[in-house]
Amino acid sequence: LKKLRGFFLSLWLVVGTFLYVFVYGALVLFVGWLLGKERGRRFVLRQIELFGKLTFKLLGVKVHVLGQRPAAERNFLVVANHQSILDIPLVLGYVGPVAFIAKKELSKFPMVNLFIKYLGSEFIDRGNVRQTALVIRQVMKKLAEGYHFLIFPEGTRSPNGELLPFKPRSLEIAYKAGVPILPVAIWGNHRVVPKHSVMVMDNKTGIYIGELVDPTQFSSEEELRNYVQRKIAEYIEELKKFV
Ligand code: DD9
Repeated sequence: LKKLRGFFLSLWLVVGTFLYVFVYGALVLFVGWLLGKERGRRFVLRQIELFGKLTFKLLGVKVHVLGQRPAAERNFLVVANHQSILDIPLVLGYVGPVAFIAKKELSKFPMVNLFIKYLGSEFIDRGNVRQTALVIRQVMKKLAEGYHFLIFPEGTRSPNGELLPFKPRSLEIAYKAGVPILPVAIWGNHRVVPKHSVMVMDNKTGIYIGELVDPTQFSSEEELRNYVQRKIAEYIEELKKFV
């Protein structure tokens, strides 16, 4: 019975996402355009946030939230562990609209690419060192302009959810830009939609929104990275008590 439920939820995930993103998404962008620059932007970002929360509601997944999101006007870089394709909707819904570094393949996805760009995200061609350097420069520029960015320093989704070591230099952007880091832990998404799957297999997940970390208090990127990694590991252990 559990498998059957998972199958129908997965079908719903595919059909529902299509309708939501293409039909409702087009309407949202149109209304945003009608509302004008400032009001339109606020409206579209609010809809993206709602999309994040609705993803879980519509899949029947209960989200356990620990911690609180910082005031929106504060500029920060969200650093989170990575488990599933659901991590971005979870962060968009419960931390707020953030830009992220997306694989270049996503730039070809109609409509989704418009929302990704709307958030201020950058597309990356992973094997291309020159383009990667340009993207990093762009991210630093946007952070200085006040955008919120999300990065996954493990570099890949963890198959069993357990925290993987952060890639060396993965927090260099925050360290160099001096932008506060918001450590965020995710636990449960790896069971809801595991790596390499679109099947919905579980109905509970959790997110821990930590305290802002000031990178200027650390004497190297490595020291900062180890600290943030330790914090996220602690938050994951907290979440495990509830999820
Ligand atoms: C109102 C539809 C919002 C769709 C947001 C897609 C965001 C993809 C990261």
